[in-house]
Amino acid sequence: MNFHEDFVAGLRERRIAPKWFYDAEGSRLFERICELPEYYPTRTELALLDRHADEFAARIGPGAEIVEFGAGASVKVRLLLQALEAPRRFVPVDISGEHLAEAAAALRADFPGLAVEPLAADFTASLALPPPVGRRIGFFPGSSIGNFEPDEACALLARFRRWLDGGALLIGVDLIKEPALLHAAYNDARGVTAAFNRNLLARANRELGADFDLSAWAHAAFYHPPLRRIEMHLVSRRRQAVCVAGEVFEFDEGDSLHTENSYKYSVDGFRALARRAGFEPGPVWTDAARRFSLHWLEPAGGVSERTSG
Ligand code: AVI
Repeated sequence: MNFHEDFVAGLRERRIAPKWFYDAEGSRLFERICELPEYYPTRTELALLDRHADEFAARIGPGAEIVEFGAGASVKVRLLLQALEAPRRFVPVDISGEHLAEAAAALRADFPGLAVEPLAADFTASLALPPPVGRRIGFFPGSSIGNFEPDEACALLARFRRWLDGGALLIGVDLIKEPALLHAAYNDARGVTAAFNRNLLARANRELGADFDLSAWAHAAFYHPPLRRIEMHLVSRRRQAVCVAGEVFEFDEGDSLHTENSYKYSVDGFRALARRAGFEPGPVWTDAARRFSLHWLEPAGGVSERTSG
C-alpha cells in the first residue's frame, strides 16, 4: 500500500503506521533523535556493539553476508563489518531509497572489498533478497522490533527466519525501565521528537497537497505501563478541518492521531517471543544499567530447517 492510500485510510481510523515517518526529512530527523542526550538506545547499543564486536565476529564467521533490515544511515553495522573476517556482501534494506543510496556510497568507499547491494523495500510487506553469497546473518538494531504489536513482531521475526535461509539474527531490543527515563527519551527538550512526529503531517502537505497547520497539532508521547509501550500521538489543539487529496477530515479539540508504539521488553519476554517465531535464543548482551539488549537468535532446528517455511 502506498503513502497516499495508507495515510488517508489511517486518518479515518485515527492511526497512521510509523513506517511513513521515514521520508528523506523524517530519516534526517530520526538521525538527530539518535544523537540526543535523552535518547539512550542508540549510544547504549553502539557501546554494546563496540564492546562485543569480536564476539559477534567469532559467531558470524568468515565470508558472511549481512542483511540489515531498516538500515537507515548504516552507522551501527560499521562496527560489525570492521570486526568481521572478509565479509562478502552487505545488503542494507530500507524504505527510504534516497537515504539508502547515500549510505551505500559511503560504505563502498570505506570497505573497498565488500559488495554493498542496497535494496529499497518495505520489508513489512515482502522482500525479494538476492540468493545468499555466504552465511547470511540478519541485523535488526535500534529496537525497531518495538514499533510492531507483539503478534506482528512475532510474524515479522518468523519471516526474517525464512529470509535468512538458516542464518542467525542479531537484534537490538529496548528494555523495560524507569518510566521517567522512557518519558524523557520521547519528549526531548529540543523538540526534535516533536518535529519528527509532526513531519508526518508535513510530508502529507508536501506529497499529497494536504493543508495541515502544523502549529495546530501537539506532540504527545507517554509510557503505558500495562502494555509496556510508549505511545506517540498528534493531538488536535482545536476544532479543525483538513483537506487531504480532495477529501475533508474533521477533528475536534483533543482528537488524536496515534502515530507510533514503541514496545519495551524484559530479556525473558523477548526470548519467549523469539521462540514463538521459530528461533532458538542464544546469548544476550546488556549494558550495566540493563537499559538495552542485543540478542543472538539461531533458527530453531538449525540446519535441517534451513529451507523450510
Ligand atoms: C525506530 N524506532 C525504534 C524508534 C523508537 O524509539 O521507537 C523511533 C522513534 N520514535 C520516537 N523516537 C524514536
